[in-house]
Amino acid sequence: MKLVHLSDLHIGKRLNNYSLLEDQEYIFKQIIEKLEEIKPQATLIAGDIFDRSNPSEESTILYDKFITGLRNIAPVYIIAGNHDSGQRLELFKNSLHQSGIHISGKCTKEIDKFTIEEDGECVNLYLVPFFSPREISLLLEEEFETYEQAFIELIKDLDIKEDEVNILMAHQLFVNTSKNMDENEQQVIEIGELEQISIQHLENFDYIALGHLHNSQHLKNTNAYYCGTPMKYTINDRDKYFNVVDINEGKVEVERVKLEPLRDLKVLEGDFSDIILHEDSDDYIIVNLTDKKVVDNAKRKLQEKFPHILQLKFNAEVESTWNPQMDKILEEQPVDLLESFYKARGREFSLEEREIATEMFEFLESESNEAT
Ligand SMILES: [Mn+2]
Repeated sequence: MKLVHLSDLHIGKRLNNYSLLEDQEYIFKQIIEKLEEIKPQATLIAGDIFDRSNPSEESTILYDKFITGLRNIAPVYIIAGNHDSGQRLELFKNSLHQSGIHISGKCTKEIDKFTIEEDGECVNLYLVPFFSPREISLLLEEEFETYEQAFIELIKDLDIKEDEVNILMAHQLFVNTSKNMDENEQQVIEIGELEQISIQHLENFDYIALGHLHNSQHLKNTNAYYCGTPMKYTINDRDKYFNVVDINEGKVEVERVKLEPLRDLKVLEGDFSDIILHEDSDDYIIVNLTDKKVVDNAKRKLQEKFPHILQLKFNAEVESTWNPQMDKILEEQPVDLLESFYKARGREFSLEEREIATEMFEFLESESNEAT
């Protein structure tokens, strides 16, 4: 039996001013094509389906299309991540469940459990959507301060039979607290000390399908895997994969399948004269110019070569940093910017609010005029 593990889709994510929907649609199509060959018995998506809790219309259309495509291949199991609204994700939970799309958006006292059967092979799947300690405190009417305390309490009544294959899906910062960790894992511990949960609590599981960390990684000497995002979302992102979990007579093997993006995301650093010799590229590019002198029209020339330039950094002694939104922003009135900021977050900006904000900006402007 084969299961596919995906996570952190972040549908609707933007990079600076660029919408990534076209890139996301491309990578989803690639995943569907690969799954048509792999023929899994189920697809698991470990949270952060959307980039925002109130996704745009376009994002929900793409979500619909992708999940329908996945469901045409095999049943789909989804949990909410910290970026999702668990409540919204769970809309029509029961009806969707009947159609083979199983969504766990909010933690309940009893953990959602499913059984997947195929050719005499049987797998128990447990779904734990993202939670905060506060949420679990309210749910269980007991005070939890850390993610780890809450998690231990949440899973303590699970009746795990060791002679069966058990898989858990979660979206949290799990860490390997044993001594033989590699550098990546040690970094993780430094960043999220308050949020971390020791993976040692999950020793009984045969595969742990995780979401939250964006680079593909296996927590050493455990059965826990982060499969990472399907495409690069930051400059620190490495190559992208999804995991295929092969279960054969109770034995679990994991294989990574590499994904090729429509556009890569990368940094180019050097003197203008070298960078301008690069081939034209549609990738998302950050350019760090090292020139000691001002380069005339650097911005325009590089934009012609790299239409998806994200940022152009000049040598600190020469000029300040530029990104493509900056020109537009400088032309606009502050109150209009505030309005688009609100609207981008799906919130209305009433006439009354507009008046108050206009007054405030006028006041600030008069203050700064007096000061200069
Ligand atoms: Mn994420």
